[in-house]
Amino acid sequence: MASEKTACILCSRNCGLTVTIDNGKFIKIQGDEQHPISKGYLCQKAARLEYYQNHDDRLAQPLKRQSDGSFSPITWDVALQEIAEKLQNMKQKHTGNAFAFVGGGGQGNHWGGMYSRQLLTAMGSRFIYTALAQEKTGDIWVNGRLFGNQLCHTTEDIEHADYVIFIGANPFQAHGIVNARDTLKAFQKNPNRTMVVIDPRVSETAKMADIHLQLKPSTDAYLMSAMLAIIVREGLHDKAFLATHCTGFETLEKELLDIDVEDYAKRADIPLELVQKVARGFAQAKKACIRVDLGTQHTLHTTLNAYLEKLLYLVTGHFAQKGGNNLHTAMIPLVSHTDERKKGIRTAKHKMFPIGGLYPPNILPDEINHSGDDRIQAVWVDSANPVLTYADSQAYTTAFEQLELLVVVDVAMTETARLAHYILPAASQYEKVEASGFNLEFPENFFHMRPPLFAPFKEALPEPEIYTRLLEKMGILPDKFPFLTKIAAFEPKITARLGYLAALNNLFSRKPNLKQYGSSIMYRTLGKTLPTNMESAAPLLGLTLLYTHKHFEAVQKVGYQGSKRSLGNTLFEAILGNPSGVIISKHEFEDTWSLLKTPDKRVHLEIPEMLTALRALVTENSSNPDFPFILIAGERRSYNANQIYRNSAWRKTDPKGTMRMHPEDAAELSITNGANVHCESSIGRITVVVEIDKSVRRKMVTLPNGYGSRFKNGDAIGPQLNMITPSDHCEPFTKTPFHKYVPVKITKVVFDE
Ligand SMILES: Nc1nc2c(c(=O)[nH]1)N[C@H]1C(S)=C(S)[C@@H](COP(=O)(O)OP(=O)(O)OC[C@H]3O[C@@H](n4cnc5c(=O)[nH]c(N)nc54)[C@H](O)[C@@H]3O)O[C@H]1N2
Ligand SMILES: Nc1nc2c(c(=O)[nH]1)N[C@H]1C(S)=C(S)[C@@H](COP(=O)(O)OP(=O)(O)OC[C@H]3O[C@@H](n4cnc5c(=O)[nH]c(N)nc54)[C@H](O)[C@@H]3O)O[C@H]1N2
Ligand code: SF4
Ligand SMILES: [Mo]
Repeated sequence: MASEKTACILCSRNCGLTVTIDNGKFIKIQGDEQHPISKGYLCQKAARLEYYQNHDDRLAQPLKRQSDGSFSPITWDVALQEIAEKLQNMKQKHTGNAFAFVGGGGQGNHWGGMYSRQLLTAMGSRFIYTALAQEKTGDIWVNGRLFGNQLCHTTEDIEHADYVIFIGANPFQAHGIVNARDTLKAFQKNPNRTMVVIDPRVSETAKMADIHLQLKPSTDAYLMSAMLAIIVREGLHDKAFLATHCTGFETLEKELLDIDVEDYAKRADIPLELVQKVARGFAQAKKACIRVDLGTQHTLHTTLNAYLEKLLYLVTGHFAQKGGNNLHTAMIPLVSHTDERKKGIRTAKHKMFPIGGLYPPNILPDEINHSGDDRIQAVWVDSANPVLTYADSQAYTTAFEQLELLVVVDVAMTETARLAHYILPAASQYEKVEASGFNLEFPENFFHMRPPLFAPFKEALPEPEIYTRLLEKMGILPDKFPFLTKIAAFEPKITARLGYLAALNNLFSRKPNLKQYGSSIMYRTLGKTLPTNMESAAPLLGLTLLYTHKHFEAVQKVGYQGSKRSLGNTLFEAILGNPSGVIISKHEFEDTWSLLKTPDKRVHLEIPEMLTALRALVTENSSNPDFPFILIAGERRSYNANQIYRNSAWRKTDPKGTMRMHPEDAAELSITNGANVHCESSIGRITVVVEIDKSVRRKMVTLPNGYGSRFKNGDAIGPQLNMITPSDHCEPFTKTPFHKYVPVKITKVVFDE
């Protein structure tokens, strides 16, 4: 038995864990008090991680599809050789843009992305489709316009706020904020702090709130714009802040003054006095911030919602302050900046542009089915299960069946893997070096790199090894760099590292094409000087170097010593030497302004496209009499965690993933608690079990996210949500699915089917 440090991989918090392991198994799982952010905090889901680590769907060796549809084991060498040849042929025949990369990291595995992104470069393709581009690209796009770059991402200092508004977020279940339940309890206990929740359901978070605005689904844009209108009408905006730090307020103000506040409050179905109370309370609070999540993103007006939410804290000056919303730093850049006006970046069929460098999953089946030669013909899936998790499972299945090549890299035999030509078994997140890129903290940020706890399962390999070998087989990378390897091994280490980096730079300036493959090159060379289980951590040195260059003073403030040249290495060593994670920088709140990327260092409040969208709200009407219920397709509950667990036995409650329905709606349809009903959308229907529950509004039903997997190729357990979510039911601009607004009808199952 051994006690080790690691992290939970089930949500973006990646809480630190202290685990007891024995013989390839987790024996005990506790919170790690040494983790600089979670400090011992945990939720109930982490205790079940053994269900991720060991189960009957784990992939043991590479598999190749045979002509009869069955899979046969093959060696890594043959698999990678065959795939490399097919990729090279495809690139020659159709250009790299026939290739799309899907996924690239889940909730806890971001380190593989440092390596997998090299494949896209090797293919000369720009198409990366990820889950982020079905939830966060509206937010990312607005950030680009307001703050000057799509990499500027905002965070919220809820712990220090005295007024917080949660809009479409249920942190009690979904977490997403620092030690969610403790943070919420601290708010609830303190009479001087106010918690507001805007949610159509009496969520677990709403139950703890001082004020709950139980709005009609998808009316947030009305509610938020009414709040903004009240703020400017009553002169509650922060004039000094706006004058010093923003541009475009005058234009915005005119638009806001035009809003019919009474009408908009009515559309959201919230009493006007309550809207006024929250608008005034928020504007007048000393330290206030807003947290949003899928409730404003998977809904109508995705991008406008992001704009309005940010305006609320900007217009009131709750930005770049303790307890406010802030920008933050990042160790691993998860997105990039893309300007949609740039030429040559659009997809063949939908003419869709990337946001933050990412393309939206909702259009991928069409880009594959497209009749032109420029269609997508090969797809590489890593750390994702699109057949279950992206909108319209049937469209995904049909499209993937058309592909010339589908490769899936996963730890488990998934619904998507079953369609693949090649399945490559990845080591689990506890069998390799891992790191979370979701270190979104400010003013103190942290980084946690976790050493492996177990040897890879049977023939599984960590992604760094998979991608590096593939690039070698493709002839993109030589398999040896003798000079770099030699220089990396010099002693003392610090001299070697500096010499190594100089040599690496030298190599890149002589052969600029190799620069894009820096991760694999560092792995194969510098990696050899690291402890054997940490070799793939090597590219971290490149990241710490960049980070310390950008944030030199803030890194020094933590106590790390070093010059501009050497501090990167100090931080690298500190991260590798602390399996619980470390604080990497300490900023001041006003440093937010230096993270801003607009040339004039001001926030650009006027976004013409958004002002047009704001005006368009007036005439909108979205009800559909054929489908009288609105389904919230994907609620976060106590026992769901995306598709990370496959064996449904991990769930202690809600084994079937019930559909919540208001008692009066159930009575009207003579539906009893526990009954089976059909939930039918415009593209299909699923059978679900009803749970009569007062927490939902009338004419609104909810189903949980993360069910419906077919463990051991058996029957689906719980709702396969995306059988009924149409891919064109999405925001036209970003193509973000309206999962929180799926019109459905509910009918009783008349006979057993
Ligand atoms: N337990 C658990 N936790 C998870 C996950 C999981 O699967 N299970 N998944 C993780 C992931 S990937 C993500 S992205 C996050 C998501 O985290 P959240 O977005 O916080 O979770 P959801 O339950 O999807 O939605 C939040 C709330 O939005 C409300 N809502 C629905 N429609 C509307 C609307 O029109 N307006 C408003 N204002 N609210 C609305 C819902 O009632 C719900 O309470 O959770 C993460 N954490
Ligand atoms: N209808 C509806 N659909 C939704 C949602 C919703 O609310 N409603 N939520 C959406 C959201 S917000 C998200 S983020 C997505 C999430 O959906 P996906 O992006 O598909 O991610 P996960 O469900 O986390 O699936 C992760 C996959 O990674 C595999 N995996 C785990 N560890 C490793 C590893 O170390 N290496 C590799 N290579 N693979 C690994 C798992 O076995 C699993 O197959 O789902 C989306 N789908
Ligand atoms: S699921 Fe999220 S909040 Fe819960 S223990 Fe894991 S990382 Fe922490
Ligand atoms: Mo997500």
